[in-house]
Amino acid sequence: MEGGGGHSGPFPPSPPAHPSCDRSRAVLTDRAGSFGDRDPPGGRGNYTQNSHCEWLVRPDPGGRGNKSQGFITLTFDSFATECGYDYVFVYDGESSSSKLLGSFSGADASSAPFSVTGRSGALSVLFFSDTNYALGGFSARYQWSECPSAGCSGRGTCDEERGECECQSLWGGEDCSLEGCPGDCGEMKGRGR
Ligand SMILES: [Ca+2]
Repeated sequence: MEGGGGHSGPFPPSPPAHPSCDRSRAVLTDRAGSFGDRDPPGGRGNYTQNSHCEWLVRPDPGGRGNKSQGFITLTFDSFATECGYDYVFVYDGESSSSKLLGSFSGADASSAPFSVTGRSGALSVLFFSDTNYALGGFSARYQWSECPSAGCSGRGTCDEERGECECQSLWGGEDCSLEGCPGDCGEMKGRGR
């Protein structure tokens, strides 16, 4: 702001470093995308203190209008927030009154990447930070699918009509992530089931 006069000292005010997380609410409608506490996601520096940002992920690949369906997998590629004070909440739906899929806080480098999957066809992601101490924040990407896992965990194919994975032999579970015969059917434990 010209002539605002709010700054003292010899240094000019810095430009806003994190335009994507300034009391903002973004709606993402593509089949896949990415976002984070800054724009573009994954940039350097820390998030801003006293942040409150929201992202509504509601892909509409079939042009169905407001009818949400399908599965959305959200993967955090990096994550570092002040543990216990700065949080990311993920809800399976269009608002924070939907089912909470996870609340994340902390800075364990070994924890990323990690994923959550929603079943409602929409995800709401909220990020809050308090007024003290900031860390590197997060970058996340999402993928929409008719099936519980985009690509059915690489072990099956998605029947888009039914919205179900058809798993290769020896793999099961709704996303083909379960080995049907682990450890050669319990070689160590006797017979398999
Ligand atoms: Ca903080």
